[in-house]
Amino acid sequence: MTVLGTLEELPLDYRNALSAKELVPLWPALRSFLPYGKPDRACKPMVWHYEDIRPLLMEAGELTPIEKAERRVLILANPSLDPGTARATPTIYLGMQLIKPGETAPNHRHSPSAVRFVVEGEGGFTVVEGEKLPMEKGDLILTPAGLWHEHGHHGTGPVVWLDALDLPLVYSVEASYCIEGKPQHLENQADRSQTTYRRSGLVPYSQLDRPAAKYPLKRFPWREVRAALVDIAGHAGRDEAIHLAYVDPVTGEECLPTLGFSALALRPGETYAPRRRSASQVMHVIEGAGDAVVDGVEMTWSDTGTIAIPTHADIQIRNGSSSKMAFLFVVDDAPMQRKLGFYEEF
Ligand code: 1HN
Repeated sequence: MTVLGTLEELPLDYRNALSAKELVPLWPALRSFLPYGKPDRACKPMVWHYEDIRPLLMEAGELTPIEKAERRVLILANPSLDPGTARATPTIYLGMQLIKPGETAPNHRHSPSAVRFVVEGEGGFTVVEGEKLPMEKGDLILTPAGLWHEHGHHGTGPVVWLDALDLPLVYSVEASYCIEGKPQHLENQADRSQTTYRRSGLVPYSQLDRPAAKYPLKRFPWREVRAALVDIAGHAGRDEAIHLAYVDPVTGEECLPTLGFSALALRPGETYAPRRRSASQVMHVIEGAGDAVVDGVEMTWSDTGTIAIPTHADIQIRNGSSSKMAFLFVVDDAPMQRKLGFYEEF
């Protein structure tokens, strides 16, 4: 192990000469940039309980009209990361968004990519590039970088969803911005991507000769994801994780370039203890309750709560029910890490 020279060892004159020319010696800081074996992580594990968020979000609905908010959102800001930077993990932004009956969140597009994961309520919808996507509880809706999107609500009662964005990543490279637009002209075929790519293994015949547009599937209905997880659980071995990735149905690859999405089912009493990996992630509880230990931090979780998990974390998540399955929605930054060539599992 190399013993590195410190700043204090350097003559004051030399340090001042460096500062005067905006130069910094690497060696005193090298180990903090490159710690041995495992990164130093500011991000700490964290759980948000929906019963804490919900009343405050509803109060925001009374305090702030949609016209003054554009997006009525409470950010899930992990206190271990600077709250001003709006991060649940180093790369993942999370917010809980409320839309009330009759409201619209106006059309815009931006350089960060976003997804919506519906938490409660009926009658909400998102329009993406003219395609009107219904939002039912547990549905995953993609609004990738650069695509026009706006939200509306023609039901009764509040509609709430979890927004997950790669905003911290895009913002940190100083590339985050948005453009406002007029309301979109609706296509006459609502939810077209979902009907076109209704089943995995089936694509429109014409696509064999013509490449599909980017982001062919924009809504993943929870009803179908849940049924698939339950089917697999009926066959899988006891030590096999029930874990499905949301992918682009044409390429089979992750559906967004930066963030990855997956759904995890825990059988009654099951403990999920995956290998340590380099990705940071968040887990949002769709159904069920239990407890978890993340990097030694003990926590409990229940319906529509959300857990932030640092990179390289040791994870154990236990379904507390002895009779019911639990379901979790997972967001991670593994797609970005794979592309940059440093994704690892240990
Ligand atoms: C955004 O576009 C939405 O479209 C929600 O609903 C939250 C947070 C930061 C930047 C853009 C939306 C957002 C956002």
